[in-house]
Amino acid sequence: MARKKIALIGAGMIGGTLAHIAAQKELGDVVLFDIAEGIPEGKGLDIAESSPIDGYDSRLKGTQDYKDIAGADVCIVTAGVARKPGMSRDDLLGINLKVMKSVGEGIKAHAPNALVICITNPLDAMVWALQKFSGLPENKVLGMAGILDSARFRYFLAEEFDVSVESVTAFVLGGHGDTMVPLVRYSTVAGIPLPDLVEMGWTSQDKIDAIVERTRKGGGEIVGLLKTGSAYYAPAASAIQMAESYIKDKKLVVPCAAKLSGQYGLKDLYVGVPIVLGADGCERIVEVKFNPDEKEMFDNSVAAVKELMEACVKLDPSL
Ligand code: TXD
Repeated sequence: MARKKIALIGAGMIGGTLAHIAAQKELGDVVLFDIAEGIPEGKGLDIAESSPIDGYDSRLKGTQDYKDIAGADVCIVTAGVARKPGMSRDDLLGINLKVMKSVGEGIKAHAPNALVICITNPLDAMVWALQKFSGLPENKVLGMAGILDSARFRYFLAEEFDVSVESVTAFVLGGHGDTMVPLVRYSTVAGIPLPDLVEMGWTSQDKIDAIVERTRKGGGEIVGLLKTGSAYYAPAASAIQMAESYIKDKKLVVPCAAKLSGQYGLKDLYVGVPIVLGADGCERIVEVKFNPDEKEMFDNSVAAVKELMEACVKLDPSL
């Protein structure tokens, strides 16, 4: 069986980390694409030179030519810019929207059968635009945010309870931003929901509220510490989990930004919801039952995503 091919569009901090993990896991051969000359080549070569030590056989190639992503099985998109001081959200949106257009066209021309995982911010609007620009099927274009936000929530909960991170499950849904929706009722330690753990005296409601708030601001916490950029280890690990579930047809149930077509009473927009992720990409969208408070939070989050989508349409009426 020939090796799979993983194309990474954007070879910055997340792109380089993705390349390293994908190669170490032997998910396939890796192509790093970036407009910055030398960066993808340098990172690819550096990682390849670690392969004899770690004992993995993945080929890595850096490129500025979309032809090199031909036939990719998975494309993970991190291309774009992050917000810098003095830049408005609209400036960021304008630049990254143009990047999504060129990336979408590149993927459409050279890797139309790939699963596409978008990471670029503002995530929900960018993955929506990327699906339109690429014209790839909706089930094959997904956004990564929910796995990361849920992993942060799980990590903070595992710390609070002093239990293995593996025993903690959690769902964070909605848009990737301040309005994200950590679902306390559906988050558990070995199947025991958080509200029951509060009753059992394992923790207090105040502590859970503080963890929810820390989760919502998890991205900002890392930016505040790093100062020169945003998180990259955990975002890369999250996208790799998505790629692996697709390649191995594992059918993991994970929160991803997926295109809704009537689920949750919504259509034609991407937002974070639990999905079954297998060989057909998004094989099923899980419709979780919300209580009134959760519904209100989800609606707020959807409103924030719609605002960004409208800003995109203003900038590019072809959408
Ligand atoms: O949960 C999530 N979705 C996120 C999203 C979590 C963390 C960070 N998130 C966003 O990912 C972040 O706000 C950025 O929009 C992306 C990528 O983050 P990264 O830290 O990897 O950014 P870098 O290091 O700036 O890398 C971006 C690369 C850089 O090398 C540019 O030269 C390249 O993108 N770039 C391009 N590549 C290809 N094609 C075009 N047009 C292009 N423009 C820039």
